[in-house]
Amino acid sequence: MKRIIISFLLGAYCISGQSQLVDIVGPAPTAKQMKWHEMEFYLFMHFGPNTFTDLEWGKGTEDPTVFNPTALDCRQWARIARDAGAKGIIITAKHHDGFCLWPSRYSDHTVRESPWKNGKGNVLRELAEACDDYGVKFGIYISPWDRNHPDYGTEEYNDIYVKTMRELLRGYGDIFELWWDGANGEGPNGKKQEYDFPRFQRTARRFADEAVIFSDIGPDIRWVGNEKGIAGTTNWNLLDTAGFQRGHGAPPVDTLNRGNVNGKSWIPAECDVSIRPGWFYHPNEDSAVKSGLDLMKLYLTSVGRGANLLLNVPPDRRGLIHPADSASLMAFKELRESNFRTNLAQRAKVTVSSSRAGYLPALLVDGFRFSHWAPLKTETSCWIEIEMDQEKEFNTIMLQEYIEAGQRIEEFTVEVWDDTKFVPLTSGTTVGYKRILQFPRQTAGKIRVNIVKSKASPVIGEIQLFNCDEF
Ligand code: FUL
Repeated sequence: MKRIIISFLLGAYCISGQSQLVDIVGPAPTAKQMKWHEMEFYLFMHFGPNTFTDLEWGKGTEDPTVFNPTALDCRQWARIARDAGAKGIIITAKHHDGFCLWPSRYSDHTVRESPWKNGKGNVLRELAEACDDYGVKFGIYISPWDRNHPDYGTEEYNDIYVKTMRELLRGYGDIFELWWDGANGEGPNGKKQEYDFPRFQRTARRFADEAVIFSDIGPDIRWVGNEKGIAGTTNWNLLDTAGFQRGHGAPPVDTLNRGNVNGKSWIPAECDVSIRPGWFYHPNEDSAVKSGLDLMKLYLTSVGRGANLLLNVPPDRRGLIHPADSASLMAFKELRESNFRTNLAQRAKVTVSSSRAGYLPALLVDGFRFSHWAPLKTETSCWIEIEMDQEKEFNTIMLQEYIEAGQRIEEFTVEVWDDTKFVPLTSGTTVGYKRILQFPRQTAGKIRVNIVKSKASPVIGEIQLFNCDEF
């Protein structure tokens, strides 16, 4: 019944004035970038010879027979991802050591040369199928740096990389994200490679146009500038890439961390971070797995700052996710659910400084980001008062812009009603897809959000209030 009512309301909403999109200001996300924003959290998996040799960067000279997981089960990986609320898995199809987790025609350093399943196995096939079965999206990391391939360091290698991409992008169903690592070291001949990224990009678009491409500078998703899971408190989805390159020629890390306020392209940040100290599995790190609480803190510094969280959970030597890692993932899921279960502002009374025709203030507290409100077009500052039916205890606010119309908010403050007047509670700069702020616990019935500065009149999808643990 609830579903029917929601569909009816959404239908009514779509045929109302809001079906005409608000004007777009500045660069805006493409449809596939929007789908990516909505994913928020997904897993990274580093797996390969390094898992067995205890290395982080294999040399490429490892004997492929070291790769021999005893109980590999990609269904376990996908099931754990799904149960943890992760929306996808990105696997290191090929890391810097050049070893391919599928029997590539363009390499002789692959699972085919390993004893696993008598050389007949294919990790990518198993994982793509498992992801499909569990409703988890599938993504691939293909390291351009290859310390094994004999052609590395010559123009032929660019052909090899293109063919390798084609093989992967055509053979395993839809790919949600293609991950290009910035590392570029020497190959087996001691030579470095001049990567033909324009050609690589054309290949990716041709064979997997549904995929967003990640690298230091996009084109679709950018590196956040650190491997700690921390986006800038100011985080623009915009970036200027002219004159910059991947790897050594990348923009300064603080630019990647914060983006450019007037950047020419929509290239949002992704926070890649590992649940363990290393990217690959090392038995001596079993006791150093981040706890559910640690992951919750990372969630607030990544997703809570408008970026996505790509959390690395490396399978172990059996080819399974270690119980310490899955326990943390489940604790993380439980913390997210219990803390964000009750939105205290849901269907509260909303009063605003002005509304654009057809944009109802109630849409700010209806539980949907997509339905949005905007003040008069001329107003680049405005206020929103949210009055609950009674005094409540709360310490966390969540704001979301309707970024389909561009990212606009530059500065906001939040105030709380102390029975006689509004007093300052917290403040922030950018909002973007999602901004979560914690503050000392309050007991009050009313708050006010002031949009102090905005590049154009703000378009806001949702404001929610919670009474969370302190993270
Ligand atoms: C880095 C790589 O060098 C690491 O090995 C790892 O894959 C990390 C995600 O990216 O650039």
